[in-house]
Amino acid sequence: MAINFITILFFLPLLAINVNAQGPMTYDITKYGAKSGGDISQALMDAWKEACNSTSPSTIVVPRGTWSLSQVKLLGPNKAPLELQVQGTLQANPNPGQLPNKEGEWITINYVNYFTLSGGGVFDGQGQEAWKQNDCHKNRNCAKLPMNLSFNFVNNSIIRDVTTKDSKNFHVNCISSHNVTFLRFTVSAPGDSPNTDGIHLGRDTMINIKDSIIKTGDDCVSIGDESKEIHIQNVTCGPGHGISVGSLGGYAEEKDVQGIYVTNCTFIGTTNGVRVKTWPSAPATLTVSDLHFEDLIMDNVSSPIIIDQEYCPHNLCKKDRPSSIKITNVSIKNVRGTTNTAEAVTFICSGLKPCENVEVGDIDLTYNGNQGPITTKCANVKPKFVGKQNPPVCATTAQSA
Ligand SMILES: *[C@@H]1O[C@H](CO)[C@@H](O)[C@H](O)[C@H]1NC(C)=O
Ligand SMILES: *[C@@H]1O[C@H](CO)[C@@H](O)[C@H](O)[C@H]1NC(C)=O
Ligand SMILES: *[C@@H]1O[C@H](CO)[C@@H](O)[C@H](O)[C@H]1NC(C)=O
Ligand SMILES: *[C@@H]1O[C@H](CO)[C@@H](O)[C@H](O)[C@H]1NC(C)=O
Ligand SMILES: *[C@@H]1O[C@H](CO)[C@@H](O)[C@H](O)[C@H]1NC(C)=O
Ligand SMILES: *[C@@H]1O[C@H](CO)[C@@H](O)[C@H](O)[C@H]1NC(C)=O
Ligand SMILES: *[C@@H]1O[C@H](CO)[C@@H](O)[C@H](O)[C@H]1NC(C)=O
Ligand SMILES: CC(=O)N[C@H]1CO[C@H](CO)[C@@H](O)[C@@H]1O
Repeated sequence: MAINFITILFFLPLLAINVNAQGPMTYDITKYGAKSGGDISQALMDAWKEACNSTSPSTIVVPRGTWSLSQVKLLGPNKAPLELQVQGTLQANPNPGQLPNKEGEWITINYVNYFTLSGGGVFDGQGQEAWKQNDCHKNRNCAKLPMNLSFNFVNNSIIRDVTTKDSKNFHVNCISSHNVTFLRFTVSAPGDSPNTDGIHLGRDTMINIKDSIIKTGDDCVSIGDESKEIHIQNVTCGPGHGISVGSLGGYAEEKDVQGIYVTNCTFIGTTNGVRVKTWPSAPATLTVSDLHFEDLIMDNVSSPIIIDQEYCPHNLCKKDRPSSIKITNVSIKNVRGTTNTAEAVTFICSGLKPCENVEVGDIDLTYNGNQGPITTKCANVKPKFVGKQNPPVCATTAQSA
């Protein structure tokens, strides 16, 4: 008996802890006043606030159905792992002028750790009206349209099984984040929608984009400065402008890009496959190193492989000085498929800082048009060749413009 009594005394405090500790918590936005037909922004923010305060793992649920959402800024910190399960469709106001805070994005998620976005739902930016007003591709002082989803200062997080569609501007902006995985992520917008980059990264480390499908009107993935350890694997891109590092060089304070791995990706009808673009006559002097583009399939792509250090669309820049950005330690291997322009591989490196340590091999590209033979164009680069090359890369040296 005495032993039992002591045993009970010993375990009592543990029992008390167990009773007080909450189990996994679920916060359904309909319990916070969300009604279909109304704007659910406030309900979502209220549920978010409580979930962030939870000391045990919690899940916020946006149930099936179509919900209007004018704008939300969802800020951490969260005290325990937090999941936002969007099962339904969230619709933005189609009019870009209707955003309550015109400076903000549509949905902003900042300062979270161990966050998961999931649920199979759709973020519908309803960008059709906004695109008609967008002239940013011709006018650098254009009115900025809201981006779709903005993840900033996000750590150890997963964004999976959701779709972002018809954003008015970039679909996803992910800045200053660490260890974030986009898995089975879908981006969907028409090939002619302006500035609708799929995922834009910048100042990030350890970002994975895996098993995803990106169809849009601008870059499928664009990688800005200070990005490190970016792995893009098994992504199908197209329509779109391909997977791009850059544009870099616009601002003097830009920092190095290091470790970009694009593997097992397919490009369908895109204007580019893999691309590096830096502005000429630009102030930045960063280094771009460790770019590995391997096991890629090109299906009717205009420029499958392109390094362009004289990037200057619509002549929005000066070309009087070469780029001061150094590109080094690049491998491009096992790239197969078709191109619809004769120039299949382009390396226009800087006359001031030639590309270094570029390795190219097992290229097998076929030109499906009739403007002469398939060619490559090279300036300020001396690649090292491994394996086969069809067409022969840098067989003739181009004149830098
Ligand atoms: C956060 O949770 C604690 C209990 O864990 C509670 O006392 C406090 O009121 C909550 N704060 C908010 C803002 O909900
Ligand atoms: C994310 O990680 C960075 C770098 O380790 C840290 O400074 C920051 O506080 C973290 N943010 C959150 C929300 O955990
Ligand atoms: C990265 O984040 C995932 C998801 O939260 C986590 O499981 C993993 O341990 C993190 N990796 C590192 C190196 O912190
Ligand atoms: C690649 O991604 C697609 C699309 O998400 C998926 O269906 C397929 O299973 C993935 N392949 C591998 C080998 O994981
Ligand atoms: C890439 O794809 C090939 C064949 O499609 C497959 O054998 C290989 O395991 C894949 N590699 C990765 C890292 O997904
Ligand atoms: C290939 O791309 C060109 C230019 O974008 C387009 O006109 C053509 O229809 C495409 N061909 C196929 C077979 O998709
Ligand atoms: C490029 O790779 C070489 C080794 O192959 C290494 O010594 C050098 O530090 C790398 N450069 C950069 C900028 O990463
Ligand atoms: C966050 C964001 O910018 N989303 C866009 C996504 O889609 C809708 C359309 O752009 C816009 O309102 C949102 O602005």
